[in-house]
Amino acid sequence: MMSSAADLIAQGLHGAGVRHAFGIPGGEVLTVLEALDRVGIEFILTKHENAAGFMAEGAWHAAQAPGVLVATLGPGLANAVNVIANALQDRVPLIFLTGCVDARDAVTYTHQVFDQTALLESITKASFTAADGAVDVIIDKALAIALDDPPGPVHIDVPISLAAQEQPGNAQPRRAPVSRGVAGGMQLDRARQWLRAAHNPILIAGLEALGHHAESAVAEFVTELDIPLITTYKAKGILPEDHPLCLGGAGLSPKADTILLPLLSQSDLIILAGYDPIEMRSGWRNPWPAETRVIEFSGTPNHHYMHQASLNFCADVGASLKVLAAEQERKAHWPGGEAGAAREALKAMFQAGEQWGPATIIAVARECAPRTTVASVDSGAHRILLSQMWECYQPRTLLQSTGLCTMGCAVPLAAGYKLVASDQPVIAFVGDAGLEMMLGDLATLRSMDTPIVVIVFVDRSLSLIELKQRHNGMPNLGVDFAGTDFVKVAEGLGLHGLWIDDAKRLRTELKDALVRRQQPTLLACRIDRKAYDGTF
Ligand SMILES: Cc1ncc(C[n+]2csc(CCOP(=O)(O)OP(=O)(O)O)c2C)c(N)n1
Repeated sequence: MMSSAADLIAQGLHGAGVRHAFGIPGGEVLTVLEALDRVGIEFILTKHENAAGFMAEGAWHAAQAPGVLVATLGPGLANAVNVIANALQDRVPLIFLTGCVDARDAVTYTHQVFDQTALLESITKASFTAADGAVDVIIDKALAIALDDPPGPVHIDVPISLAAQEQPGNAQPRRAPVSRGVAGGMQLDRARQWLRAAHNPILIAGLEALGHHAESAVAEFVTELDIPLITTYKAKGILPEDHPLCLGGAGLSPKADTILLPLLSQSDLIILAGYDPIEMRSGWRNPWPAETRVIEFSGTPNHHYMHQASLNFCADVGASLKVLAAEQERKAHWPGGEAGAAREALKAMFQAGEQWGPATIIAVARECAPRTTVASVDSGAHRILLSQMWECYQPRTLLQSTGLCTMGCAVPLAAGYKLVASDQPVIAFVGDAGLEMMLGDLATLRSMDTPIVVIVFVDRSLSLIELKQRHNGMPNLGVDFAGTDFVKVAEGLGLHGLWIDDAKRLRTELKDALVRRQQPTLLACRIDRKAYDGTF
């Protein structure tokens, strides 16, 4: 049977495990939509292309199949620029399908037409225009590029008339799976000697450890060899964060850095396992003394120069940790107790001290939410505090934008995850400005009937920016705003909405929302302006 170009794309995606696609159609992608439906890929309509991209990312975290975003040409594609940039910085394998006018029409027709590939060039790993006779190769290539280290977005423009045109189909050979190498040779011998000699070793794991499926290898390595673990925000939960070896997440908190960075200076061996510094603030530029022994396992060579290692292995993270650990004897590390003291100091630093405020909201939510809960968090002051306080017990259970750090990601990330993992409790934490930026997402929750809980920190301020402004001695400009009646908004959009002003009510309503009420719920937590002062 002959297949159209759109069919070949849909079949390729389905073969890669894709079961959902997200977006907003226009007349130019209708053939693609129909083809996706034919192979069993459900299309989810959103209110903004950006949100669709984040829902696709949420689905990717739950299903481990590449995300798919569908947008129409011109304005549809332009609306998605933010989430495509996010996919590049946050290492999300995202296939971005758009329509475009046929080349012969583009010569004389200008309405909504611009060079889409050029617009996306700096924020995609690759951008293809589907070509007659090569569509099967293009979709295979797009998936391979999107998933190869470091994962990222790949764009495919599908010319309108080609979408429906019959293709020879699947004549070309597919690319076979690529196996990553394992660390070896004299460098590995030296790394083993360094590990044997170390008294104060420490391991830093990042998001690439998840990409290499090295979660259990990292957890086994540190627990078997008694090595404390720091993770980036995206790698939180590789080891349950209530484990005594876990020093929690590092990334954006200057307060946490006052404990973690001095600890790195006391270490005599730092092991980097899939540690991609794209998540880190500037305090993590060359964060250890130049003479420290550092062994790095990473899927790609170091082109960022945020830090340097003494031994660089471009190799599979999990398999390499295993060969490094072979024949090592377990001995107790950190005889001076500095790592344990750092853990205690961090715990004390990020406690809910106040009667009611952001830290209490986070602490109460963590206490009420089951251990299996998946949370997402938006950008802003609330995110930095939450990323330090929120304990993760499994990897990929705190979703956020840590590379691009964009606002407007938390609700769609949570919704996409819940769509795939419907049994898991899911909470989205968001600032009031972030929620107002993407209010339409609430309507999508209603349409999809996705029973997640949205917790919004209502302080009528861009707190993170206001803090910086005040810290710099600058006047209060462009950061505070009048309040929204979020409960009425929630009700108007078909959600259950409640104002929350104290810990007791939060406890009751959150439990109710997670356990009993199978309906999307918005808990609008009113807090004071300037409530984040000194918290992170
Ligand atoms: C799309 C986008 N625009 C602007 C910013 C800059 N920015 C970072 S945090 C922030 C404030 C967000 O305010 P809110 O959502 O209320 O969260 P809060 O800081 O109050 O916790 C802004 C404007 C950004 N990261 N992303």
